[in-house]
Amino acid sequence: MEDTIAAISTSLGVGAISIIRVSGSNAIFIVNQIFKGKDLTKVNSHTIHYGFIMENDEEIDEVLVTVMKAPKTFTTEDIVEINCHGGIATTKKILELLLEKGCRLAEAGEFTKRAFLNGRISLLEAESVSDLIESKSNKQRQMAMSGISGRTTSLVREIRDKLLDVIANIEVNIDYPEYEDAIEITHENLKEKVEPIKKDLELLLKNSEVGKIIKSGIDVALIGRPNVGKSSILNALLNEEKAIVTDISGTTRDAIEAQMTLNGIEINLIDTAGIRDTEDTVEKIGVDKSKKILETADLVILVLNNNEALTTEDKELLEKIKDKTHLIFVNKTDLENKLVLETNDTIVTGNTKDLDGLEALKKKIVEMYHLDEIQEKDLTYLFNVRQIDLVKKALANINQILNDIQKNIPVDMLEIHLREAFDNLGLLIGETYEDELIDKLFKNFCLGK
Ligand SMILES: Nc1nc2c(ncn2[C@@H]2O[C@H](COP(=O)(O)OP(=O)(O)OP(=O)(O)O)[C@@H](O)[C@H]2O)c(=O)[nH]1
Ligand SMILES: [Mg+2]
Repeated sequence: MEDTIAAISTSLGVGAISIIRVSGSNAIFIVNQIFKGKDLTKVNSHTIHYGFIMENDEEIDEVLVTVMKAPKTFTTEDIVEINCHGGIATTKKILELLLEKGCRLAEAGEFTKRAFLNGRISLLEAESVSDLIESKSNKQRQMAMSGISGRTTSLVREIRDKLLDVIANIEVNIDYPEYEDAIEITHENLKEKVEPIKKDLELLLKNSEVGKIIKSGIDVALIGRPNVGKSSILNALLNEEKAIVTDISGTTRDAIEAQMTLNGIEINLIDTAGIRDTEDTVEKIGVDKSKKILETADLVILVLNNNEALTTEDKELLEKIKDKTHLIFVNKTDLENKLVLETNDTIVTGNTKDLDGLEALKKKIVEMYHLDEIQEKDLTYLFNVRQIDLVKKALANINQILNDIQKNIPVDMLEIHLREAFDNLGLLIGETYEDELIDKLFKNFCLGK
């Protein structure tokens, strides 16, 4: 029999109320020992009761206690939730009393782990719970919810079923060649069956890229040599004097980050130190940092000065951003045009004096990432690296099959790749799993969830 676990489910701090959750076969019995009010062992399931938490004769707190009996609970075990007043001292005191009476302190994520191990939710759903806890924006919450409702899980299950069909068919062909009802799998019909699976996986991946954007936003870096107006652009976009602007080259020494939203998506703007060769120790550190940010940002906006001819530094930067997702903002169009630019890159022009071109810049970002379409889209996404990686692996398995078909490799030798794809997707929803992985995943959860 599993032991009974307890933990504070709300974040510790000063809030109006805190919730302490207890799960396990002794949950009701244990809470009843420290509760003054109704006899909780005699109440109906899914009911709430007013009373006091007692330490001997002393009233510790006035509480509301929710009793939920197995199996229709989150963990499928008996669960009692104590709503107490939010002070740290009181909440901890109640938890201590529960531990004294025989509960064990829950490990991080243990409630969700139990829900998973008891078959209440799939692994994917379990991960969504963790994402839900962490979700910042409304859209993130919606996305995490779509995981919990199991939409993504059922999509993955459908793909696995298709794979299983083909695997089974090949098995029959091999093991029972005399069985005439089974269609013989040839290269042609294997290709026909596998291609739609490939499409499904590709779509899931494409959507997941969007999922990543919803969850983490887009890191947009303003890059360029000194004095071209990067900090001015940051301020104009934010409509706030966030970064210091002067006509002295090398004003910005350290990267400055600020957030704005475009179509509900978080844009993490990073203003950087102007890149140039310098002997100044502090500035040099800033420049190195800018170069790193250039590499790691999702989108690089290279800022050029309309009022100056292209410099060697500009040319070097143009070269550097080539393999990155990027666009060019030609600033200071209020001044005379001296810049000649020959490039196929996306260019937006404007200036921060008349606030020209800044809306166009935002619009370009929206276009590049299709941010305007995200709202209406069906929110079937995967959005953590482990999940996306498994889909990529499954896709690689499928591509391997298509390649091998071209090379005329016999069908029965391709079955292994189908199985690999099947297993990879199984890992995704936790239908084939390794204990270590499970432990690791749940440990990443907050205590009490
Ligand atoms: N005429 C004109 N001046 C601008 C414009 N944008 C910025 N400036 C001026 O250019 C100078 C440099 O602007 P910053 O925003 O500090 O430039 P920066 O690229 O951040 O420079 P560093 O921090 O040194 O790398 C300031 O004097 C700004 O007022 C513009 O669109 N037109
Ligand atoms: Mg600056």
